[in-house]
Amino acid sequence: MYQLYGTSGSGNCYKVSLLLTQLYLPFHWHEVDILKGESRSDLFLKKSRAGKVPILETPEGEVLSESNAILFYLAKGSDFLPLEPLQEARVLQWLFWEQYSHEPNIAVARFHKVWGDGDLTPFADKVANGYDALALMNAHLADNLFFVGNRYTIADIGLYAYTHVAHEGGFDMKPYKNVASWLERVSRQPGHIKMAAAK
Ligand SMILES: N[C@@H](CCC(=O)N[C@@H](CS)C(=O)NCC(=O)O)C(=O)O
Repeated sequence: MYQLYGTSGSGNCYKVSLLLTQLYLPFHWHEVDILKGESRSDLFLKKSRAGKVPILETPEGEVLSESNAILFYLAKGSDFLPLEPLQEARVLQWLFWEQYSHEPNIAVARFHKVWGDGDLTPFADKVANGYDALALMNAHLADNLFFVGNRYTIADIGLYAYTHVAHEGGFDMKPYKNVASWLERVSRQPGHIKMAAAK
């Protein structure tokens, strides 16, 4: 069985549990309290030197980190990843974009809003870049039902993880109507699960 080490409330961890569930792959969730430094314990660092969740341990005992690399690994050969090379590369294009231009802004603003003192003044650049990311997604979704090939792929899973909770980071989602419709479409996919609330 797959072993998933993750933190409830983390979008990076949620995206992996969502895909495992939609692939009907049984897994065991190991809760890691990152606020107590559990991802930096000797035991955890032995599994992954980066000291970050999520990590996935395969039934063969191999360990994989980086949420979007895990999505890619699990989705290979399934309906969640196109076979055609250009389409596959477009999925990667969105997943890399998520980690560089979306998550570091929206997830970080949300972290400081929810788990910090709530004052985002020192994070104005994160907020501005987060709005830029939402605007770009909204523009793409004006002509597309999903991010790649008009079908649900791991590009959608990767982007859904922190977009659907962006409001918790103080982002006003009202102007992003196409994003709202896409969030709704993603939440209606077979086997969809909600993100577990932070413990
Ligand atoms: N690029 C990584 C980011 C992983 C990451 O930043 N994880 C956070 C939780 S969302 C974490 O483990 N933080 C605890 C720490 O850095 O000690 C991924 O996509 O998996």
